[in-house]
Amino acid sequence: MIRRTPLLVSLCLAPLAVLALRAQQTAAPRPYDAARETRLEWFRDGKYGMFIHWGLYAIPAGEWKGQRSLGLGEWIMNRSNVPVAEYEQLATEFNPVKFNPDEWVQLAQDAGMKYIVITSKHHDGFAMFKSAASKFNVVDATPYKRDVLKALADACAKRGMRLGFYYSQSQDWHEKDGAGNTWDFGPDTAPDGKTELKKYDDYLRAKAEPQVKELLTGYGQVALIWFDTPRMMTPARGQRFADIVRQTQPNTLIDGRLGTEGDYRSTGDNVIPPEASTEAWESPATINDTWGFRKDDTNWKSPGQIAFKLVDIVSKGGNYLLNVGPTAEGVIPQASADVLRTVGRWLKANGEAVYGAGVSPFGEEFGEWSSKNAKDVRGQKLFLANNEWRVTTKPGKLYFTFFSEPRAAFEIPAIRNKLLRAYRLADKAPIALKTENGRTTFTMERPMLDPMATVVVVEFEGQKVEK
Ligand code: FHN
Repeated sequence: MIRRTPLLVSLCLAPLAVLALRAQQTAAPRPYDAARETRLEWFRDGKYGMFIHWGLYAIPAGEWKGQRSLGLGEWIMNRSNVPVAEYEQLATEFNPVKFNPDEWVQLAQDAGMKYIVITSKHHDGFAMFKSAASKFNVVDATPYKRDVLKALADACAKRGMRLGFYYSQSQDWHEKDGAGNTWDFGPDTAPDGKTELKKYDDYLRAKAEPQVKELLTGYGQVALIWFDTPRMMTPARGQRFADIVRQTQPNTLIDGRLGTEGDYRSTGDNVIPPEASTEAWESPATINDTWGFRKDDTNWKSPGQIAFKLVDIVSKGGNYLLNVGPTAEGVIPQASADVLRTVGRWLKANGEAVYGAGVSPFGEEFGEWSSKNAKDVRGQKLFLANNEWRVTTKPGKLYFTFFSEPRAAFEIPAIRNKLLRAYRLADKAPIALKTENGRTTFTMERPMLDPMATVVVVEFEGQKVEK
C-alpha cells in the first residue's frame, strides 16, 4: 500500500510542477530592483529552510471513515469530498498537547536550516492562528484554545530564527465563495473556464486579505508570506495582497505563487531545475511523499539524498525549503527529525560550501539534455542528470562536493585563474594538485572522508573565476 503513494502524489502534482518548471526555464530575467535585492539578502545567504505543513488534516492522517484517502495528507477534505460541516468537527478534536515550539525551532537549528515557513491557513480554510475574520481558527474552534503561530513566533524570536507564513490565498474549501470546494458549493467557473460562478472577491475581501493583514501585524517580523495555487488570481487581485504586504511589512518577502510578481521564483513541488540561474528561486520539497502528516507515508529520503539536493540547488542559485509534517499531537515524526539532524551535522563541518555560496561557474556537472530527443514522464525534453559532484563558489574559492568517490583523478574544469592550493573542508587536510599539459587534477584519499558527501576546497588567485 505504502509503495503506491509516490506515484499517486506525483500524479497529483505533475501539472503544477510542469508549469512551474516551464516558467523557471523560459521566463526572461527581470530588471534589477535594488529594493528587492536588499530584501532578498538573508534569503540568498540562508539557502535552506524548514517548511511545516500542520493543520486539522493531521488528525485523519490519510484515512477517512476507515477508508484510505489517496493523495497528499492535507488534501483529504478534497480527495474524500468531506462536507464542510463534517470537516469542521475535526477542530473539536484538535488538541496538540505535545506541541513544543522551542523543540521545533531547536530541530530547525540542529538541521542547519535558516528559516521556517509554517502553514497559517491551508486550502481547508482552517486558521492556525487567532483570527477576527473567521471563527474557524485554532483559538476559537478547538479545545486547545491557544494560538500556535504566536507560540512559534515567540520561540523563533527568542532563538533568532526567521519565520514566514504559508497562506492559501485562493483555495479555501471552508468558504462558499473561496476557490476549490466544488463538492459543497459547485464549480468555481462555468465550462468556459473563465466566467466565475462564485463571489470570489467577497471571499478575498472578507477573509483572505484581512487574515494576511493579521499575520503581518500580530507576529513580529514576518520573513515571508508563502502564497500558493493562485487559481483565479488575476494580477489585480494578486496586487491587492502585495500591497498589504508592502504597506504593512516592507521587508517581508513574497514567494512566486501569488498570482502577480513576487520577490523570487518558486519551482514546482519537488522540482529542481536542470540549470543554474542567478535570479533568486526556491524549491519546495517533501521529506517523504506528502506535506501534511499521513500515517502510512514512511518513505523518508535519506540524509545523503537531502545533502545532494541541497548542494545541487545551491550550486544552481536556489534555496531548498524542505517540509516536515507534524502529527495532530504536535510531534515532528522522529524519523524525519533524525534525517534532518544527520544532514545538520554534515552542514556543521561543511556549511561554508553552502551558506552564502554562489552558483557553479561550470554547469557540465549537472548532466546533459538527451541528444536523442527523448521525453521524460511529463512529456518534457529529457535531461540526463549527473549526480557525482557539484561545485559552489565564494571569492577566491571553489568548493567541489563529491557524492560518490571519483573513480579516477579528478580534473578541475579549466579556468584562467592560477590555482593555489586544495584541502578537504571538513578537516582541512591538504590535497596535492598536479598540473600536466595545462590540466590540473587531484586525487582524493579513499575511502572518502565522508561517504555521504566530501567537500574539497580549491583556492585560486583573484576573487572571481575567469574562464
Ligand atoms: O496544494 C498544495 C499542496 O498541498 C502543498 O501545500 C504544496 C506545497 O508546495 N503546494 C500546493 C501544490 O503545489
